[in-house]
Amino acid sequence: MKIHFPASFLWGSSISSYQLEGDNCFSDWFLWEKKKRLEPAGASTDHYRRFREDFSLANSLGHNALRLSLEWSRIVPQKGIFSDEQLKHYIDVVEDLRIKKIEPVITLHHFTNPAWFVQEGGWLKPLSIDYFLEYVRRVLAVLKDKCSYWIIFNEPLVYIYNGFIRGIWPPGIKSAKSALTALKNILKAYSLSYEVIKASYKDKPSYISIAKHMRVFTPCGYFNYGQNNIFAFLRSKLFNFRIIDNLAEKRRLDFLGINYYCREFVKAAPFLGKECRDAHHRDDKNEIGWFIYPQGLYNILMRLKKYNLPVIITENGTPGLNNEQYHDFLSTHLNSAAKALNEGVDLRGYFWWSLLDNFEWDQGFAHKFGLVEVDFSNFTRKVRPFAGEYKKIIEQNSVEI
Ligand code: IFM
Repeated sequence: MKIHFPASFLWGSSISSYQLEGDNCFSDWFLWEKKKRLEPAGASTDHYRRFREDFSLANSLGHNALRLSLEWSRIVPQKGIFSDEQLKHYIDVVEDLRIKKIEPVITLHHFTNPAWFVQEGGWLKPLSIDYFLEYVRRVLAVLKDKCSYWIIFNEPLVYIYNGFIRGIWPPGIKSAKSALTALKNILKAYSLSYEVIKASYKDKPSYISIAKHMRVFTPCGYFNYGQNNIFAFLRSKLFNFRIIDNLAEKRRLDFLGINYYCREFVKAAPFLGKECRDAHHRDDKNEIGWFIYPQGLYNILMRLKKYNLPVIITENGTPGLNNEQYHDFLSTHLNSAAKALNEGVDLRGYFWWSLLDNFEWDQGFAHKFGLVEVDFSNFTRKVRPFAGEYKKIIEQNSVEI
């Protein structure tokens, strides 16, 4: 059966500033890489200077939308100093997208912070909210007439988990108490930013959300299934739904932005259970070791129906070893999305992660998620074959299920 996507469906891919732009030397990640001797992002894809070329590629791949983030640390490199030059850069970026008939979906915070902000105590301090709001106001002043879609925070719980519990990302803290404090401030910053953005649009439409990382939590079927099941339920409730429940209740979501990649097997352990990576799970994995589970996208989308909100898949993708792996991932996940659409989910967009190969945080450049391959020695770009298949789907605006 052929499933047609809505005529106004947003088709595109996602990128983020620190991962692609290059040379973001005022960011907390820049200092972190040095401190931890990680592979540095360095010039990355040099997207900062090559954005026009990259948007032409997106255009040639049929995109009518692109999700990108602004680098807060470029716009506010020092405390109290706002850079008109960098604001102008992002105006140029958005105008170029508009010229190419690509709808910009703007992320305001995608894991990175200005270094000065972290030195001031970052998200642990109540003042963080004021600093963030001031940045949001400055951005709105120049971009509100050019953009309608806003993602205020990307994957807040992933950021909190890696930065404040595991301590493998900046600020490198391992404390549940700090994690809760930072989360509380981030959620407050979210709600106030939502109000500021909404108010500035007055009667004009604006669509505001977060990009929420969602996982399917499957109880490990080996030993203690009953207990594992309880922990899988708990993890799903807290990780997947707690924030969404909270923001939906406060009417602070205009749509649901969902990042979906994989499932996790769960086994019982204090306090919230733990991920089971034992060899007995023979299910499909990608090269990073993520369990690929296309059916999970359908399951999650169906569970979102109860919110009665439009849904946009703001990220979905995988690194691949060959074109077949990329192709299979894309087609099976789009199949799941189409099935959910057919069963009443108000799906409005799909964004592949990512347009180009890029810097994957603590994993460096090892994993290639791009529709477009990048040779990091000379920045040349080469379209991967599966991107052509994606383009055909976009042109047909339909998939066979
Ligand atoms: O690269 C990341 C991105 O920054 C956030 N979502 C998941 C992607 C793949 O790990």
